[in-house]
Amino acid sequence: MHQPSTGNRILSGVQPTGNLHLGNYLGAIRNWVKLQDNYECLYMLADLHAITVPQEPDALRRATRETAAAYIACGVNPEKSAIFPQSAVAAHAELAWILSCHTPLGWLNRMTQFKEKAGKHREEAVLGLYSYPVLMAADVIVYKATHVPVGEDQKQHLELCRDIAGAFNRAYKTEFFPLPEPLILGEATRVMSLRDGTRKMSKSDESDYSRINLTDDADAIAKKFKKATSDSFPTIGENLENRPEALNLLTIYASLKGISRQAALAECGGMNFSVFKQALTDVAVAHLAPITAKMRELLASPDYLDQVLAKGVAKAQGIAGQTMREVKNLVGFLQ
Ligand code: AQP
Repeated sequence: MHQPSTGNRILSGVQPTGNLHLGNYLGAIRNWVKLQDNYECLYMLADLHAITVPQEPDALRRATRETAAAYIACGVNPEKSAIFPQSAVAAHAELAWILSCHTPLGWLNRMTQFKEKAGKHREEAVLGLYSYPVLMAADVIVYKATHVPVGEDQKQHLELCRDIAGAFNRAYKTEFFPLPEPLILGEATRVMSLRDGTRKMSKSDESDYSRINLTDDADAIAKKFKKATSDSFPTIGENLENRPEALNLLTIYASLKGISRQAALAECGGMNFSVFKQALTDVAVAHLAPITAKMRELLASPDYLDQVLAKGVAKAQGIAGQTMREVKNLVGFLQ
């Protein structure tokens, strides 16, 4: 485990755009839980990012509450960490504008996520989807976060965040913003789709069979692993470099059990696909059932969730407000 010195701060978040899945859990949230012991942690519900693609307002509200419940059910402790909707802290959007005035278009043009998401319809893609990484930079540095735990898919955006923080510092001849470090932790830094081992597991994939949701019950988990794309190799463990689906399932197994991929290979390498899928299902159900139950319990206590979020917003606003006063002073705005 990464050992920080005191004074280090974490910011991370997930978009409330649907059910959280195993990729969000193993690539991000599970790591957040461990980091709470050594860092001051702020975990946002990234609703401003969510609206870079169309959202139905009631569904967004519901998903935001569900995502908060999921954070807590996965082990984020609201007594230790701030949990809050990003949109409740106006400083995110305010700083994003200032940073956008220090970000060359060429830097944004290199972002692969925009290219993937906009696809062939680039001209119709909205400005927010394009400038998403500038908002992400603001999310992080408005808290002067030193570390950002993310899955591998966000690495490029984090590098851009460092570049933007550096550009601001240079423009005002200051070292005001620390350059945040990505924390890409664990075995499952990029969990892949169950239907296609070359694409990442994602909330926005049309097929629900591509992912295991944190709300899936034992039957759904069993069905999804059973239907997960397989191949005809006799065992799960051979020739893994050329078998993305087998490698993905083995990585999920290792990560859920908290063991290395090597250890998982030693344990399960000789099994055929169907025997291994049953073992994987058993591990996943045992791991996820308590999380799903806790989520259900939390969602039945809306007052408690509201209190948690209000406390998180107050803490986040306090830190971000102080940063914004100093930023405005550096930039030359009258206050
Ligand atoms: N497949 C994944 N493997 C490991 N980590 C992942 N993360 C997301 N997918 C994986 C990490 O989860 C955090 C939140 O990311 P997000 O809200 O962008 O999640 P998403 O599920 O990818 O959401 P969408 O709406 O479906 O977005 P797109 O379309 O971009 O995939 C981040 O730390 C991320 O690294």
